[in-house]
Amino acid sequence: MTLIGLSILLLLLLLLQISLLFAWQDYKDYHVYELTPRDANEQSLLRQLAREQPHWDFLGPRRRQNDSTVRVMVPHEEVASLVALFDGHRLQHRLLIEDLAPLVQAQRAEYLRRKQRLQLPHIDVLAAFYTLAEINEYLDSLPERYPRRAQVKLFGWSYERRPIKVLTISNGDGRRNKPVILIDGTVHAREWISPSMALYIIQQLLEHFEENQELLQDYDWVIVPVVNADGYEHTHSEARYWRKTRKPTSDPECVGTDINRNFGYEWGHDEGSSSLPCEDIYRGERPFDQPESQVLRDILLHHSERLRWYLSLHSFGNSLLLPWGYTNTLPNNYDDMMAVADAGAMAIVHATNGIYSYGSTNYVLYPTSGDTVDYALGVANASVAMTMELPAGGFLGFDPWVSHIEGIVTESWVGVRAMAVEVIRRYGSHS
Ligand code: 0X9
Ligand code: ZN
Repeated sequence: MTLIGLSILLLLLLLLQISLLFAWQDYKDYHVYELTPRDANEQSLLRQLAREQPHWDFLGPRRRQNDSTVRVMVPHEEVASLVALFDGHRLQHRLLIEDLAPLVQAQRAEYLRRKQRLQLPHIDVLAAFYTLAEINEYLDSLPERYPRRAQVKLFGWSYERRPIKVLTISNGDGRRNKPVILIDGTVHAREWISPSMALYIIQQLLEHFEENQELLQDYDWVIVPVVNADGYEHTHSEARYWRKTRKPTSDPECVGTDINRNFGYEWGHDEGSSSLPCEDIYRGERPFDQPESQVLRDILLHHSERLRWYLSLHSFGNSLLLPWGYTNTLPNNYDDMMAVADAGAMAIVHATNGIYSYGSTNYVLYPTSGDTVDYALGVANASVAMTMELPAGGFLGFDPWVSHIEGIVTESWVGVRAMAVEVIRRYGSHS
């Protein structure tokens, strides 16, 4: 190549890099405040404000306990009214971040830089976050690399027609219809450590097969790294802190439904979901009116005859959340599920001193209705159904730095592995 050709190429690469950074215009002058409600009154006041102010983003975990801290992210033009309202109610608050944009840009620059050495379809889970296209390319390469042990199936499409892929991992012994451990990630778009964790689990089971053979002896693992395909793409291209789907709602101002409030088991309770399209926990007009929820429902039902453990990966909160979300009564098999959660939490504490809380969602966190875990237990016949809220990282909890990935996923794998061993011990090898 001539010198001029080379310079033009370099210039183009530079322009591409700049345009990628500038495609990301959100969060300029967004402020983030932190509040710690002092009693139950302040707690419910905050909940009320979160309902009344859909443009203020109250970020989890909003727990039942009074002592938990809440962060709220607001655009610049809302700052004055937020401060006035908090002051008026004597809610103590402190400014944590004055302009979110450079922080988000710095994180984006970090992972784009790390990805430059990437040779698709190979990916290094610990070295970067990956887009949907990259994850799908990786998944599609697995059956060729592991013809006897990996199978990829397209289960359906998102609203914007992105593929939702499912990987089944077996030990290749040809035995059919083994009981199943089903794991999903990225029901919520901004929880980026969740697809990383799903990919890490895949690598443990495929690339580190020798060490993990016992987990595949009598069980197949079914893994869906990205459920909310459109939302996840949107967090890469437009808005890092997007949670919901991308299907328009009845309100022209507000897009998206929370997949984790859209499932058709005890759907629609006002405690635990919202009928307002602008809210982050908007449940949709009807159960399963989101294509992505339909796809995940179909995946669950397809395996329901042999579904021993359904694990939904979320962030953040260091917790293992069991059904029910919709009521404070406990399911019949609660003690069994608690024993599995206990095995996970104990393994983690021994390995890293990491502390997990565990128990019924309704007690440990807050009421939820229409979520995937309640559906898995209530309809899809799962023996154990669980949400794993992975550890927080970064500025708002959902945005760990690339350098945090390794610590989080290796610790969490210790827990997932120990829980799988416990599930297999309890529920045996027959489906
Ligand atoms: O609220 C949610 O959807 C989940 N928390 S998050 O911060 N990732 O949004 C928790 C759902 C837990 N529900 C059940 N385990 N039933
Ligand atoms: Zn979530």
